[in-house]
Amino acid sequence: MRQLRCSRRHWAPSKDQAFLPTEARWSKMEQPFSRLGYVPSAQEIIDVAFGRASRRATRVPRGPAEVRARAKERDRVRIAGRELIRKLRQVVRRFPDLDAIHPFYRELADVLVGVDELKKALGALVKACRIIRRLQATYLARLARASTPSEADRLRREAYGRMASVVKRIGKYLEFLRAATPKLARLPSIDPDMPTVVVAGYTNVGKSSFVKAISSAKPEVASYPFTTKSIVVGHRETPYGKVQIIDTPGLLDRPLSERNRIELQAILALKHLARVIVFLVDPTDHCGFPLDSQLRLYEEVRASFPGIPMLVALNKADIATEEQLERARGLLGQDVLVMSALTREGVEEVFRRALELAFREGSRAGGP
Ligand SMILES: Nc1nc2c(ncn2[C@@H]2O[C@H](COP(=O)(O)OP(=O)(O)OP(=O)(O)O)[C@@H](O)[C@H]2O)c(=O)[nH]1
Ligand SMILES: [Mg+2]
Repeated sequence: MRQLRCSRRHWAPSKDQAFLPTEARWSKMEQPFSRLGYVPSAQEIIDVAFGRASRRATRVPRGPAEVRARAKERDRVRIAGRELIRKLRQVVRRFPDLDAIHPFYRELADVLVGVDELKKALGALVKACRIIRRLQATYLARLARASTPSEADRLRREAYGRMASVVKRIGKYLEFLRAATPKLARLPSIDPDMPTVVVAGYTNVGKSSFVKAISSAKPEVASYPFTTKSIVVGHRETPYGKVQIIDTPGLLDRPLSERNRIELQAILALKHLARVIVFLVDPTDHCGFPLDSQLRLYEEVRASFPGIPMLVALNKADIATEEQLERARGLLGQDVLVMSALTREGVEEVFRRALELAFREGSRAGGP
C-alpha cells in the first residue's frame, strides 16, 4: 500500500523553517495528525465526482451520433473514476504512516480511536481505489465498442452504478475516519524527541509556578485527551541542549487509581516523553491535601512510570514552618530538596538536579 508508507513530511522542517532559530521552529512543530483536513462522506465523494464528470465531459459537436455518444460517455467514466480515486487518495495521504510516528502519538491515537482500526479503514480506501481503477478501464474498453448512443448511455450508467457501490461499501470506514479526525487533530503539539521534564504533584502544590519559574519562553498551551484542562509546555536552554518542561494539570495531580482505563492509558503515554519526573510536595496546609495523600500519589506515580527517574521537592518553603518541613523530611528523607516557586529560592537547584538525573549515564536517551 503505497499511500501508507513512511512519510516524513510532518517532521522535517520545511524550506522556510530550516533557517529559523530553534525557538521559532519549535513553535511551528506539528503533531502528526494536524493536517488531516475534512474527510468527506461516501455520498459527498460520489456527488462531487459524478457532478464534475457531467460538467467537464467533452461534447463533440459533429460526427455520427454513436461517435459523439461514445466520446462523451467515455469522458464521463474517465473523469468520474479519476475524481473518486483522487478524493480517496487525498484522505489516505493526509494521514501519517502509523508505524513511523512517535510511540507517544501512536499510543494516544490508539487510546483515542484505535490504530488497528485506522489502518484497516485506510487500507479499505486504498483497495477501493484499485477496484475503481479496474472498473474504469473495463468500461472504457466496453464503451469504445458501443455501437449506439443508447448502448453507450447504458454502459456509462452501469459504470457509475458499480463505481458508486464500491465507494458506498467503504462508507463505514469513511464514517470512522470522519469521527476520528477531529479527535486526532486535537492532540497536543509536543516535540517527542526533545528531552522532557514532567512536573507532577497534587493540585495547588505549585506545579505551574515552578514551570513558569524555570522556563525561558512563554509556555505553550496544548489540549490533552480525556482532560478538560490543557497541558502547558515550557522550554529552556540547558548545558545538555534544549529541554521541554510539561505541566500536567488534570493528569498527574490526583490519584491514578481513580482513573478509568482509557484515561490512565492516555496519562501513561507520557512515559514516552518523560526523561525525568519532578514531583512537587506542599508541606504546608496551603494546597488543601494532607502530606499522607501527597506521598501516596508520589508512590503511585513512581510505580506507574517504572524506569523513569523521579525527583521529589518540597515547595512553598517561604511559608512552611520548620515543623512542617521537618515532618516532610521525616517521611521523605533528610536530603529532600526544598524550594519556593514564589520567591524562586532553590528552584534552580531542583531543576539542575532533575537534569542531572535525566542525563546521567545509563539514563535512557529520550524516548524509547
Ligand atoms: N507562598 C507560596 N505560594 C506558592 C508557591 N508556589 C505556588 N504558590 C501558590 O500556590 C497556588 C497554586 O500554585 P500553582 O502553581 O497554580 O499550583 P499548581 O500545582 O499548578 O495547581 P493546579 O494547576 O491546580 O494543579 C498559587 O496561589 C500560587 O501562587 C510558593 O513557593 N510559595
Ligand atoms: Mg497548574
